[in-house]
Amino acid sequence: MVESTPQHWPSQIAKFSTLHPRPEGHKFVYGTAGFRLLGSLLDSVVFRVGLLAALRSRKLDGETIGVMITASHNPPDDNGVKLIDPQGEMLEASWETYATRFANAETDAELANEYLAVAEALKINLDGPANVVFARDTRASGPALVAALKDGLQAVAADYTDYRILTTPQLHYIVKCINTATTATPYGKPTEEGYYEKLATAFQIVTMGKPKSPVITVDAANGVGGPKLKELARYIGSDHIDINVVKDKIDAVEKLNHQCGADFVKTQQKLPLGLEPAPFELYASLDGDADRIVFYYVDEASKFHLLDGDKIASLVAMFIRDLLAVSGVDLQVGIVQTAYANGSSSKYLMDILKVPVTVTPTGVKHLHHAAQLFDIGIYFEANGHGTVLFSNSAMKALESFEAQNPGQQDAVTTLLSLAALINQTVGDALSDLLLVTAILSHKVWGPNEWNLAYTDLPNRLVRVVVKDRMAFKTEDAERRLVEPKGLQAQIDALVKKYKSGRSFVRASGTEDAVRVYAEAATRLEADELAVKVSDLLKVL
Ligand code: 16G
Ligand code: MG
Repeated sequence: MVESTPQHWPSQIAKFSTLHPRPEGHKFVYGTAGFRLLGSLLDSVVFRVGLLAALRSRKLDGETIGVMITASHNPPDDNGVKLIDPQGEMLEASWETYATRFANAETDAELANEYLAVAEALKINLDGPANVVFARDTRASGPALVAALKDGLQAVAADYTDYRILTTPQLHYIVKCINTATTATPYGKPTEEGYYEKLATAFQIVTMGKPKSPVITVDAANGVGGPKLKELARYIGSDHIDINVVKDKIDAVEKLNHQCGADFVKTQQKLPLGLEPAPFELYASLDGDADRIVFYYVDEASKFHLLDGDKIASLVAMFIRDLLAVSGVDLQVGIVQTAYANGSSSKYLMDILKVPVTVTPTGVKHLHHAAQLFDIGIYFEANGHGTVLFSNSAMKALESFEAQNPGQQDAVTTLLSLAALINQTVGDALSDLLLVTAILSHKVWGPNEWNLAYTDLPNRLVRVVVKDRMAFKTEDAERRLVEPKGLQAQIDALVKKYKSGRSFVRASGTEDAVRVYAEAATRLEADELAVKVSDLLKVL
């Protein structure tokens, strides 16, 4: 029997918590991607996230909070959990601390006390309603973690809906739909079907009268994106789009992200295993929860060309800038990148397209918030996570614009449909796939024409295991090290020796290592610079 009145919850939390014992000696941290580690270690964490999600909802007068269980591009045995705020955004940063505190409470009683302490400190009315929705990806550890989550929600009498298996961006979409349902600007139908319908309709409008793009082959990383993309393509219809999904073995759980998927292709800078591409045809890879996408193709000499998040941002920026110019609507477009953006992309965006570029630290929440400062904010990480945000005032300006001629009207209609096509909550591989396809069909471009905008500087990313990654502190959007003292000066001295050289070091937010990024005018030099900077870390 579960008690629904707050005075019973401390004992109820403690009681349920005995079913989800905390593994000894483990320190959990809610990081850039929520909690993420071996699925077998996550049971207590997910139970406690259930408690926190309910508390967050009560703090926000019963607005619906999302909980996504996924470890994205990580190996199949990992899993993770993260919270989604009411507008479909990442959890507010100040709550990450509470998440970490809950996860690390030593005993069942301490956990119950933490719960009361946070509720009191934030003056949360525990008698109020709590609403939570959740979903998971295709990992084998998912169902058991969902059971733990439900226990957490039941312990504090939260109402919940299980959306079963979804991509991460689909759950973000649903959270926003639920919380905007009764407002003047409802985001959409809060169902998986509603998501497909919204994107399919928008895609059909954006591409109306344009030639259908040639087939795109999509590597779904053997993850949740595979079946969902097929479903989306069915809603759009084969008259409008031709998508060939490969690496779609979601039942072969050990194949998830294995030598395929967006992270593999981006970091290895090569094709997924076993893919034999036809020259100049477009290919794409999703990650394990379908919030990242990268594109690529091979030329007549079978040379591999990557079209990553920077290339997507550039294509989208060019397209939107041109539409705005045709429409005559006066809106400010801005780009947000991280230090990982290829130097050539930033130069192209600033010097050729003449759009302002902001650089933020790594992690979606940073980019997202910076993009919200523009009328139309385009943010992409080089790894393929990104989206385009249309501000409320931009939407009003577009909706109320009185076109003087059919050209202007067309441009405004396309811009408005883009706002519906592009997931406004978070980077979404499926939505981004449609966005890129639509732009290529407008331009009648293949991947080669798209790639011509600028040439990437050769670059190398190296993962270095160090004694204490927390010793690495950065400034200037992670582009410079403040600590360990003296290291930045050594990096600067090395970089100076290379033409178009650039390098930076930062601690990973998702694994116990630091990352070294280097780019330079030639492949050889980029590799050499990366090795030399990495060597500096080894002597620490
Ligand atoms: C997480 C971030 C991603 C970032 C990556 C960096 C979210 C939702 N995801 O996956 O944006 O690029 O971490 O990983 O914020 P790193 O800190 O290990 O380099
Ligand atoms: Mg992901």
